[in-house]
Amino acid sequence: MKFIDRFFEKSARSVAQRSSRRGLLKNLSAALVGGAAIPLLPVARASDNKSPPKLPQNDVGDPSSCDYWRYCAVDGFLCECCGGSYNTCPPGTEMSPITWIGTCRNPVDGRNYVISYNDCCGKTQCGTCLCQRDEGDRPLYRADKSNDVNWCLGASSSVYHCSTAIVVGVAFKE
Ligand code: ABN
Repeated sequence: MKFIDRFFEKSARSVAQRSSRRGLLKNLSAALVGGAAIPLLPVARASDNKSPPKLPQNDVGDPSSCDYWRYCAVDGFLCECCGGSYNTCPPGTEMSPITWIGTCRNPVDGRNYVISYNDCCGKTQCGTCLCQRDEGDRPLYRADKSNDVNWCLGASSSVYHCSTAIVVGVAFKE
């Protein structure tokens, strides 16, 4: 027992000699501030190689029309009209790795799907099929909840061209 006592006393003294209260407070506050900032960071999903959710075989609607179900929370030019498609970037552009996320109801099965609105970057703005639906959009001062953001700021070129709408998951809670 004495051996264990001595061992812990020695370890505690050694830690106390090597550290200060100010240092402990500094590290603790850095961890708290850093931890609080994590939920505010934009979502990086472009490199996520998880398999996409199973969608119904049949799809309804026209992906070059703003009314198409996947565009319920979009704000931008539809890549479908710009040489790409609703889920791919036009040739010569790069997909933003950070995105705005929305939840849209698929009229075929009535389920809600999580949609990632990745911007395509590296060419001047497409200029056709401007679509602003904004479901769930919040003012720009809540950057994590606003779709009015140029996500190309996270790509190698910050020049915005158009927006895609990629299904990344099924929404279980609304
Ligand atoms: N995410 C579309 C977009 C791009 C540039 C500026 C506003 C919105």
